[in-house]
Amino acid sequence: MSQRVSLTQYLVEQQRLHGHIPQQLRLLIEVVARACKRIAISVNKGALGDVLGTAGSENVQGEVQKKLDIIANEVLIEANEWGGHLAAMASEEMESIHLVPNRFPQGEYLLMFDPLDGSSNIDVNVSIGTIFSVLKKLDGSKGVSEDDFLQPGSAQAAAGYCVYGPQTTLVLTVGDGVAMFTLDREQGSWVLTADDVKIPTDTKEFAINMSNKRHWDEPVTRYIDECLAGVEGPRGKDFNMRWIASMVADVHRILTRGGIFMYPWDKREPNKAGKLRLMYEANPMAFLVEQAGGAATNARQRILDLQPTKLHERVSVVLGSKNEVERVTRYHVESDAAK
Ligand code: AHM
Ligand code: MG
Repeated sequence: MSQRVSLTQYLVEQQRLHGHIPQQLRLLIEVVARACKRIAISVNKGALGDVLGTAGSENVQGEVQKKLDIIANEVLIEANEWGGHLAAMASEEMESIHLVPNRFPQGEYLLMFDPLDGSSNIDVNVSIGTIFSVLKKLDGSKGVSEDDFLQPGSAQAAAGYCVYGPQTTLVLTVGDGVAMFTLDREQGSWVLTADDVKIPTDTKEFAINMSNKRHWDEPVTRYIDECLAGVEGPRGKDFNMRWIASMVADVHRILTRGGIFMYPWDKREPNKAGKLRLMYEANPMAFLVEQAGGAATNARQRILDLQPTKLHERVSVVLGSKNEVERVTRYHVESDAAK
């Protein structure tokens, strides 16, 4: 790219040309991006910054918290609460919503985040990230409660993630395609490095945790077995497999070169719809993937159409290259119909 475009320039341009980013939303995205820069600094320090290891606490999901989970959560809250853009925040790491204190101006947006996604990769120096989703408070509702957050993913005003890997990259949608910004550490600025990102419709690469194979539902087994059968099998082509165990890193690869990502329901915990969280992981990623021409379902329905019933709701996730996601979804629908 010959002329460097910063995140601010990109957002101002979107606001000016397309008029669909209100000023408050633009400023909110900039604050989130600034918080991600601070998290990136902590991530990079690693052992030198005493940020590795567990914090000795559990989050609302009963998962052991890493020090960086807590640091990233605090950075996002501190950065966002005084800006005047938000009414409240919700985080994968906090049991209930965080209201913007009365001493700060109140805004009309709601921010949700998974402060540090891929926690199991923190200590082993593998890519991790921050995922965020922005909703607008419904008109007319007084005060803020958890119910204000329970809007389907299709209502998101913006969504994105920041991946802390060999490069620190911010990936964003405001509902008009997907743009990627790389952090220029010397300048301290986000530089537009890919615009109008598109996921190829077909792929030969799948991402799933194969160690759960014995727990899968029959349509998942059918799909993966067909991929594994390769050129001699019904698909007539060889597939490659990747599993980073950081959703941000797996989705980043899919936005870059295509592929399918699956974290389906399985028999380990049959009463849970899946491992991943609808509000902090599935919705923002589904918004990005659809904006890049891909598809995202819970194996039966479009993720963005799902009506959330609680903040920490879990969901089955199938997303990425459109034809593959449609195939997996069809296998489930056919299997249900045959029952
Ligand atoms: P986290 O938000 O606690 O890090 O958990 C979510 C992560 C995803 O990033 C990733 O796709 C998945 O959990 C990996 O799970 P598993 O270790 O079961 O393969
Ligand atoms: Mg996560």
